[in-house]
Amino acid sequence: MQEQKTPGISPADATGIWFSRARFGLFVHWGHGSRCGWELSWPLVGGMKALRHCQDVPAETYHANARAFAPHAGAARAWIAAAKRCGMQYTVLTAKHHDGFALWPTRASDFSIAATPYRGDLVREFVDATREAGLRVGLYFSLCDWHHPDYPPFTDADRPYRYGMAPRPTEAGWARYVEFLFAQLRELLTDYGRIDLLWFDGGWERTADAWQTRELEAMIRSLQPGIVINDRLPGCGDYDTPEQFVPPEPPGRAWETCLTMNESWAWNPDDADYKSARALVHTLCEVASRGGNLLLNVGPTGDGSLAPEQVERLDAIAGWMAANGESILGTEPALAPWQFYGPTTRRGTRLYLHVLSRPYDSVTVRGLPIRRVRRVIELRSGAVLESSGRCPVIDELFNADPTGQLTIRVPEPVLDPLATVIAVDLD
Ligand code: H79
Repeated sequence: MQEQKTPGISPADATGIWFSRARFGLFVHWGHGSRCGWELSWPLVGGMKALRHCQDVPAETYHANARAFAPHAGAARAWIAAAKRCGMQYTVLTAKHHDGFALWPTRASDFSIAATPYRGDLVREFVDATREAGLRVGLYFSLCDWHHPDYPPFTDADRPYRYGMAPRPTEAGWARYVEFLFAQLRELLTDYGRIDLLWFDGGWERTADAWQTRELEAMIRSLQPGIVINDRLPGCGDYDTPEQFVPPEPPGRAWETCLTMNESWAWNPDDADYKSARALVHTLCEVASRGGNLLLNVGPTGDGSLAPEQVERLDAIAGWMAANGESILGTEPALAPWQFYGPTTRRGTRLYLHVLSRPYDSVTVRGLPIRRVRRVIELRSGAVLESSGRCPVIDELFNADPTGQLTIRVPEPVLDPLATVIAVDLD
């Protein structure tokens, strides 16, 4: 591996600690089908119930579309710039999805960007742009491959797609496929400098033994000692990946919610079911308050540009983060649910309250050392908010450091249209 200088990242961080505090990242779902507004991979197996706007495209037609993929060079730069403005700390690109099409010119097969009019290396552009922005870089890689001759490929005769009913390989074919799988990962982990994260998917189609996940993980960690691996390499991995869902309780180890802006992963002009920027910010607050990360997805169009609906949301989030990002990035979960009606985070002695519903006059925080409250402000404006503490009279009289409740006045004008953050400084 070539020596790599990564701006903004200290070597002491190389253990994955960065991930447990990152809080916000950008997921990018992109493939040759993006030119047609197709969901990634699922159209070729006839769609999937959880993807309401997914098309149905015959397998041959789907794969043939690869030859027409001709994005603009350097498209990744704009996505990464937007990620940076949003305060995102890492990025993940679909280097290869279930459809088997590689966004880098893999030497292990001829089914890649090298066989298109583009001929460049979209993985390299992505990795380089991410690193130049000082962010951590991750690659999404699906273990399954609905195109590879030895997998073997999914054909229209195999429809409908059902769990456990994937076409079975021959023994010799499977041995070749596993070799191919190792070869592709070796390329990604050798040719692009430091890779901070691997985001596996598709593992459900075979067993951990069939994938040889132990051997695969050993190879990965020997090539990239600091790498973080998600939980979708069966039997391995460092963190949980609830998809399209925020768990009500933290799962007990590092975790990340991956979330689409609408109901599709790849660009789909017919899917107008977008969440509002406000809803996305609220989800970010909820995730941060439970110690997780939000991996927010964009689906660039075929030429690599982002659709206005997606840019609008990223811009709004960036605006909110510019003023309130300190309540999210690098924070820890703070209060128990009974203490405040909303998500909370903390950094040192500063507590952040995320006000996600409009208060009547005030909000209340319970179980605080009320005499140690030094200052309460609305974070965006810095406006000082009036507050008063209350505790049992007996403590008021005889306890020098009583625990009680703090009621904070929240006048209408300080409310942020997306989410109001109140910072409480304690001595
Ligand atoms: O890339 C996006 C999706 O295309 C991909 N993950 C995100 C990040 C994804 N692939 N599959 N899934 C999500 C969910 C798969 C669900 C099912 Fe099954 C596969 C339903 C039936 C087969 C796995 C096996 C879950 C239940 C049985």
